[in-house]
Amino acid sequence: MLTYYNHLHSDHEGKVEMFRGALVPCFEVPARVDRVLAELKKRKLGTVLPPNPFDDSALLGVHSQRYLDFLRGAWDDWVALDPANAKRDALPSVWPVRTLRSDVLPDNFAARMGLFSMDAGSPLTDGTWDAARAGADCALSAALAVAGGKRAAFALTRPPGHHAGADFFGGYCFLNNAALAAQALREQGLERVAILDIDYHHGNGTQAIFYERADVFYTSIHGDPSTEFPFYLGYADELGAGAGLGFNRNWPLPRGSGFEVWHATLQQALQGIAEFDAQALVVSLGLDTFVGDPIAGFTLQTRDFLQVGADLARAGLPTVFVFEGGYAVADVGVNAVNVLQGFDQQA
Ligand code: OKP
Ligand code: ZN
Repeated sequence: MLTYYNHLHSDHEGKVEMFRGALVPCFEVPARVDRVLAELKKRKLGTVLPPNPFDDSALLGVHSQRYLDFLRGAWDDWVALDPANAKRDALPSVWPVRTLRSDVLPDNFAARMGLFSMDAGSPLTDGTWDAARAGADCALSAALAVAGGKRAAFALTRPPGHHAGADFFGGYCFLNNAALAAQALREQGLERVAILDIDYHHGNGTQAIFYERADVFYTSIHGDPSTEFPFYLGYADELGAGAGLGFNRNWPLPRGSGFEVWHATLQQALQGIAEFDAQALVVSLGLDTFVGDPIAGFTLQTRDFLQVGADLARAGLPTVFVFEGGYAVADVGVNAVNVLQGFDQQA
C-alpha cells in the first residue's frame, strides 16, 4: 500500500476540547497516526512517502477562498487578541444560527471563529494550518497516484477531514481530505467518483460539499445522528438535491450495532457504488467503529477490519484511503493496517 504520510501532523496538537461543560483532554492526538505508521512499517506494507506539494489553488475546488484565508491567519489573529493566548488553544463560543447572518465577515475574531465552525470541540492551535495543509497534500498526492494507475494509495494524516465543510471546521476537522481526493480524481478525468465513509461519525462536510452533484456519489455507514455526532446531518432521507438527487445515500445504524449488521450494511453501500458505476473510490477510513473506541458506540473487533479491507478490494476500483477517526490509541494502528492488508491481499 503506497502511503503518503503527513510529516507535519504533530504540529497540530490541541490541548482541550469542550465536553459537557468542561474542558477535557483532546481525543484526537498525534499518537494516533504514530501508531498507524509504526504498524505499517512493522508489517512492511509498502512504501511510505512524504506528500508532493500542491498550490493553495488545489483547495478551491472544495473550500471557499474566505474560509481558507481565515484558517491560514487564525492563529496569528488569536494571539494578536492577547499575547497570553499563545499558550491557549483557540475555541469558538458564538455561532450564527438561524436568523443570524452568515454572509457578513465581522472583524471580531471570536465572531469569525464561530462563523467558520460548527462546534467547540475542535481546538485550533499554532500548527493547525501547517498540519492540515500538509494533510491536504497527502490526500491530493494519493489521488494523483491512483489516477496515474496505482491500484490504491493511503493518505495517513491528521487532523481528520470529513466533518469540515466548504467553509467551516468542526468535529476535529479543518480541511476535507476525502473531498479533496475525490475532486482531484474528477479533475484528473475520472467521470464518476464514489466516496464511502466508514468512520463511526457521519461525514457531514463531505456530504454537503457534493450534495448537489451527480458526479460524486457519497455513501456513509455511521452511528444514528439522532444520538451521535454530528447530530444535524446523516439521516436516511438525505438523498441529494437538484442535479445531485439520488447521489447521496446514508446508512445510519443504532449505537451498539455489531459487525454482523455493519457488514451486511457494507454490502448494500457497495452495491450502491456498483450501481453508480464508479470509476474510482475514496474511502474515509475511520477506525472508531472499534468496540474499544472511547467516543463511539459500535462493536467491531480487530479481526473484522481484515474482512472489511477484503470487501473493499472486491469492489474492484482504484481506491484512495484517507485516514479519519479512531481514538482507541493502542489499537488504532493494528485496526487501520488490518484494513489495508486485507485490501492488498484481496486486490
Ligand atoms: C471526528 B471523527 C467527545 C465529543 C465528540 C466530536 C466527535 C468528532 C469525531 N467528547 N465530539 O468523525 O472521528
Ligand atoms: Zn469518527
